Amino acid sequence: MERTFVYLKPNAVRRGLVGEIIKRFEQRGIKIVALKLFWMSRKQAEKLYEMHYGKSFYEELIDFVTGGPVVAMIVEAPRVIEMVRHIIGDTDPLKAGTGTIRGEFALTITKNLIHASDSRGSFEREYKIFFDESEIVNYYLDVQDDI
Ligand code: 3AN
Repeated sequence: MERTFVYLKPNAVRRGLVGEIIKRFEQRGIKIVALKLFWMSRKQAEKLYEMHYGKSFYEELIDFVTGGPVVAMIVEAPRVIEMVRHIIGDTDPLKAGTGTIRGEFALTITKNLIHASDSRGSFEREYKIFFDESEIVNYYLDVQDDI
C-alpha cells in the first residue's frame, strides 16, 4: 500500500468540482484516509512550493492557492502516487489526456485545479505541511477486495 497527498485548488472548490473530482478517485477504488476543507495560509503555500521560489509564476501561484478555500486529502492504494498523477493528467492542461481531470476541466497551468505529490519523498514532505498524524484514519474499505 502506498499513500499520496492531493489537494483541490480554490478554483476547483469555487467551480463546484469537489464531488466530481473525489468521485474519480473513489470509483477507481482509491481509499481516502484524511480529508479537510480549509483556507491555505501563505506560510503553508510558501513551504509547499519552496522549489518554485523565484520562478516567473511563483507569486501568481502563491496568490492563487491562498485566494480561497482548498480541499486536501491523503489517499491510499497500491501504486497510488503514479495512479493519481495518471488520473489528474499533465501539469499543462493542453497536454493532459482526454479523460483526465485536467484534460477535461482545466485550461491554464497555474489554475490547473489540483495538485498531487509526484514521489514518495514529495508525499512525506507535503502531507506534513497540512496534516497531523492524528488526522489520518485507518479503516477497512470493502471495495478494495474487489479491484
Ligand atoms: P504539478 O502540480 O503537476 O506537480 P509542479 O509541481 O511542477 O506541477 O508545479 C506546481 C504548480 O505550479 C503547478 N500545479 C502549477 O499550478 C504551477 N506551475 C508550474 N509550472 C508553471 C508554469 N510554467 N507556469 C505557470 N504555473 C506553473
